[in-house]
Amino acid sequence: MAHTNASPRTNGKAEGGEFDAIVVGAGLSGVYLLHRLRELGLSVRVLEAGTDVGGTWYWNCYPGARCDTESMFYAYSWPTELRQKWTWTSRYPDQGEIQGYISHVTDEFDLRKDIQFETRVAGATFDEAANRWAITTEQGETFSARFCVMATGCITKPNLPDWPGVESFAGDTYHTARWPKDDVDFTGKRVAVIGTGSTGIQAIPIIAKHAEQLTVFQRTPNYAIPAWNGPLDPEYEREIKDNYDKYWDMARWSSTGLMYEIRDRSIFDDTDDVREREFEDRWQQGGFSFLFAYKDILTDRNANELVAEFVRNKIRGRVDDPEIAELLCPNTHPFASKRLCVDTNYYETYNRDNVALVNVRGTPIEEMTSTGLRTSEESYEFDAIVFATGFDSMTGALFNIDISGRSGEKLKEKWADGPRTYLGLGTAGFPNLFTITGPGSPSVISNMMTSIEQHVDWVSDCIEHLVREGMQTIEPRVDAEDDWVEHVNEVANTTLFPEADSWYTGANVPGKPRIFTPYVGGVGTYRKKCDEVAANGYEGFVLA
Ligand code: N01
Repeated sequence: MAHTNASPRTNGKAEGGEFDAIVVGAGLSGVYLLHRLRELGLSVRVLEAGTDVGGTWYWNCYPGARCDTESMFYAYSWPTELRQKWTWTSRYPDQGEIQGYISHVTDEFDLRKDIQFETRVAGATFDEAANRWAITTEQGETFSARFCVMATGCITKPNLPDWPGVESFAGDTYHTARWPKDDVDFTGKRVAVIGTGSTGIQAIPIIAKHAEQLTVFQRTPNYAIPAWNGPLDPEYEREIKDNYDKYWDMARWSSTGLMYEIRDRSIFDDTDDVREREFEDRWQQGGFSFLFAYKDILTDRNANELVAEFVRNKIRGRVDDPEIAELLCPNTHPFASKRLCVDTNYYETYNRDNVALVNVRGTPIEEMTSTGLRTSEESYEFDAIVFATGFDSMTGALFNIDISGRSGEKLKEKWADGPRTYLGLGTAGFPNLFTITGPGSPSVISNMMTSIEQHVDWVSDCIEHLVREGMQTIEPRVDAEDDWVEHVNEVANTTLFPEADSWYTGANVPGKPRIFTPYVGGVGTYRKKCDEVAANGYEGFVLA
């Protein structure tokens, strides 16, 4: 793994200080934001809990971690020389390679000196008299800044089941989003993996190769399309690099932030034969290309079912034991209404002698014991348990910080019934607080790279505008925020996304309000709206 040595904290002791801007998080967003804000001549400090840059990619270094967006689409567009120089090794980059890329950019632009590692932000309070944010850390520092940008990521806070007996288990436990940096050796061990989302589906085939016995606990089977990963085709790479601006522009104005578009064709316009050939073609292309085959896959239940059954039949063809195959066939939610998974040998892994599948949908895991796990039906013994149980996404990282706005209003209280933002960029009553890829923006439903760049550019331009115009604060108007929240819900309700109990809706975390938070109106449409808002003097915001 290409893992750059971390810079130490800036001075090793609690210090804090005054800055124009504090950025929380040194992932892909925080790194680019630092570059942009420094270019504006602002003093900036990035506060990062980890020991290195990378954010989501820093923490999620579990076996098999790999991006499900193709490498040529998963890079910044801004260092023009670098995008020509940088060469990805495979069609889908693995965690180590992405981590290496982010580190490289950080070093190339000498950004590390303004990033303070091993610093976890605990609170952010707006001081109305001074129009400044006071940002406190778990290490005891206090920073003061005019602007506070939460580049805290969408899938940051691990979701851990609250079963009794967690402490009593004598073996090793791991959450995939907190994987140790040192190698974990499962050789000769009886290992359990809980969870079959994108993470579990990537980790299970790798762990199966090393463990003596692997038992997978599945609550909901998922749809996975093969990645057909392999070395990056040099001709394809050349084509993209020679026409980078053209492709990147396509991505910016597309519906998903990728460099191709959903076909403007209904699934019902084709005969069964033609449709089957189209599905087969997409299957052979692999990955998300499947989603682009017909425009009604995610809006029409009957259209969706045709794809779903095609994928189920593929699963049946990949798994030897028909009973196991049926257990792996998703039937509780529409195709791709949970994040579509991209796999390498996932289903074939269940053909191995050392792999077992336990369906816990009707018979949930009830407790951890000193030797393993107990479901409502049976007890199991393990040497190690891996939690691939996902995240308290979208709001989890923000709620980990005690954020108070005007009149001491707490963000957590304001959002108790679900997040409320204007464009996913900010929330009324919290001046000069920006969120990158926040709830109500395309974020996780799009290519994150495209959406991150768009948000960072918008926020940087906005800050530049405020400074140039001598404005002290900006915050959304309540009516603009209300309208946006309503619009986000309206658009979501024209799709099948809200039907699934997914992390997109918060349904994966007990007690969380069930609301589909990403904006699915399209990356290009959203960009146009943000551009218009800025061009119209930040319409919908109050500038003071
Ligand atoms: O998390 P998930 P993830 N008992 O929430 C199960 C991105 N990502 O880490 O479906 C039993 O999808 C849960 O079951 P259920 C990507 O956006 C990207 O896998 O709730 N099981 C589910 O099976 C992705 O969508 C990449 O019934 C329990 C699993 O745990 C997002 O991260 C790679 C349980 C969690 O699945 C999150 O993926 C990896 C319980 N009590 C991830 N609690 C790439 O770019 C939870 N589960 C490749």
